[in-house]
Amino acid sequence: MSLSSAVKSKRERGCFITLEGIEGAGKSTHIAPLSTLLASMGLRVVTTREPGGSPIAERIRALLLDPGNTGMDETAELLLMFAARAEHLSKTIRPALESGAWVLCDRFTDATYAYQGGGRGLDPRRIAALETLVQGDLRPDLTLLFDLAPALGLARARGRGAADRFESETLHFFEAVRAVYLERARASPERYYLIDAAAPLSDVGEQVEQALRALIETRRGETVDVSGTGEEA
Ligand code: Z5A
Repeated sequence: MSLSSAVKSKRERGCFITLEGIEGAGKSTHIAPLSTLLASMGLRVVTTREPGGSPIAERIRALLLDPGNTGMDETAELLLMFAARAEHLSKTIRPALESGAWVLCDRFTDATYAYQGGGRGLDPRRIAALETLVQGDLRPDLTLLFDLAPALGLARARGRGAADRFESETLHFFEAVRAVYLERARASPERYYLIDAAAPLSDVGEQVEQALRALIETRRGETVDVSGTGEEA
């Protein structure tokens, strides 16, 4: 494949953006305006979530969030997350990216490292092995990490009514989840955009927009024809 066609195929694949953070951080609040912003730029957008995002994955989600399943074995929980993800990738995410759509996903594998690794204490090497098995080399192009103190996030989330199986966890659990998210963002700063999610809603919205504009600029730079042939990418 010539360099210019490699550049072209990179441009034609859609962009994969994930939103991460602890409960109540504002991911669900900001995903719809983000989708509207991208659509206003002429992009095709698919909005989805994990666990879930396809019919079978949504059924697995119901099992995972059901407070009646308290005490689920931690390895079973990990495997169900990746079973749902395998379905979601094959039925929703990969087809959308291949068709050129931009995919906005409310949580993805960073959540597994944070919740099952940080919160439950599972070995991250096991998570990495499953990540490779299920995703191959597919990783998000950009991860918006909505960061805030767990006490504030939980107060927001619990103000909404009955807690699901994860929302019933302790503050200590969510401190561990947040710590893993921040470690991962520090380790790969090129992929993460850290958002101060404790800020007022409108400020958070501006931070999200800024992250998007930066990504679009970067992608424009990448699609410049660098082959030296003058051939259009
Ligand atoms: N999980 C896992 O363990 N492993 C995995 O691999 C994956 C997931 C993929 C999914 O539940 C659960 O699965 C999740 C982790 C686990 N744990 N829990 N719970 P979910 O999808 O139902 O939960 P969530 O993703 O955490 O959603 P959430 O609690 O709704 O959080 P959010 O989407 O970030 O928050 P929000 O709904 O946008 O906002 C919450 C409230 O705060 C709402 O009333 C807003 O109006 C308000 N809000 C938001 N931002 C602000 C600001 N800036 N100021 C004031 N008020 C605000």
